[in-house]
Amino acid sequence: DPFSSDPERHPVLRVNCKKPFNAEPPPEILTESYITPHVFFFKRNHLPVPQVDPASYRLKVEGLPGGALTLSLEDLKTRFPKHTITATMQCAGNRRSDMNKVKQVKGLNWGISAIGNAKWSGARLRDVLLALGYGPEAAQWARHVHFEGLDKDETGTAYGTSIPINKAVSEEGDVLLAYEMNGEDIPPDHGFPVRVVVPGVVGARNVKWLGRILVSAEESGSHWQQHDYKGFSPGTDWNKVDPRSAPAIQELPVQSAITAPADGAVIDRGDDTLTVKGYAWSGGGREVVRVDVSLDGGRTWQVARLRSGDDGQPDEPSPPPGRAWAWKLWELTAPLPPEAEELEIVCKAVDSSYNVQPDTVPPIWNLRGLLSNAWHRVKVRVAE
Ligand code: MTE
Ligand code: MO
Repeated sequence: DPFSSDPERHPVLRVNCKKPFNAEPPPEILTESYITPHVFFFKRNHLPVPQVDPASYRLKVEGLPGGALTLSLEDLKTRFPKHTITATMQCAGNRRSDMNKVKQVKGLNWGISAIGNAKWSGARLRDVLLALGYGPEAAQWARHVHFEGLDKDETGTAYGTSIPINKAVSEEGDVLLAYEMNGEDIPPDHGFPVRVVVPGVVGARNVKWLGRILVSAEESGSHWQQHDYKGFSPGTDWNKVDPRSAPAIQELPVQSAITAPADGAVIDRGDDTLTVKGYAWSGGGREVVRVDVSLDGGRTWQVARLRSGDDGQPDEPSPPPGRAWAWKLWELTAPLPPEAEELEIVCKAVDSSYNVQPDTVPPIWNLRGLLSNAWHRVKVRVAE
């Protein structure tokens, strides 16, 4: 069994698939802390978790003028400044279950918790590429940076993807070769000893157990870059889908969801007020500037309070424009509407480009169930 050496996982996780291991935390746990503890951070593995010995670990870097180079973990930690960012990571399939309710799609049936927020520390990819010879000459032809994991399928093919060169070398891109998550060694499920963190970009490009980096004129030819993680029209079905017709997903669109109360919860009529909680985030470093909440299915709206720190603690300092990599947690306490027997609670976020979420799923439905970011709705009952 290639999965026999997979790590232990927290029993509270909701498992979507055991082998490979894919799981998410219960929604209400997700917004209990601004920084997601690694045990509750969603796990999305395509293959068995590779066991990597940190002492013999080598990262290959290829495609630069100096030819192929290798870096040890020690090199990464000592030769380059340590940089820390707080960044939210979201799987392209987060909230896929909402698409399944409209019409069956292919993929793991994620709820709303295939997302997490962590503090990542490591060497900047930019610093490593520059130190190894990236410069004006390479900039003439280089367009993409490929990443390959040490996890391999039965045919020996490693998980791999790529990102555009601009994101990789920009001073504002904050792409990390991370060796710490929340101040500790990256746990095995999240890429020990080194993973790429590409803030603002879909989870799929944040390659774990990083084994190889390649600077290239071409995009990665991998299955995950060319055939998966792309968006299509609601009218496209499996008979006529042409993967070449769509670009690979990189920056994600604006997203928000309600983590409490849970769908189907029963609220006590005797409570004067109702508290609604959730998260909101947007890709590309766009900051969430507002979250609107409705208790009546979208007829009337109230503005939620946003925070970027733990409840009762000071917020993290505001990020520079275009570098808002971390989510906002939000909360609204409002009078319980009198006489209502059922409430349809809805949330929607607005980002710094004034992008908004679509109100319903059908216009964004797609056969893989990706980019599911319609207004999130939960129904609760009010009882005596
Ligand atoms: N990297 C490798 N090497 N193998 C993988 O299966 N899954 C990707 C990405 N990086 C994956 C990977 C996907 S689709 C996502 S959403 C994120 O890792 C999930 O990261 P996490 O498990 O740390 O939450
Ligand atoms: Mo993903």
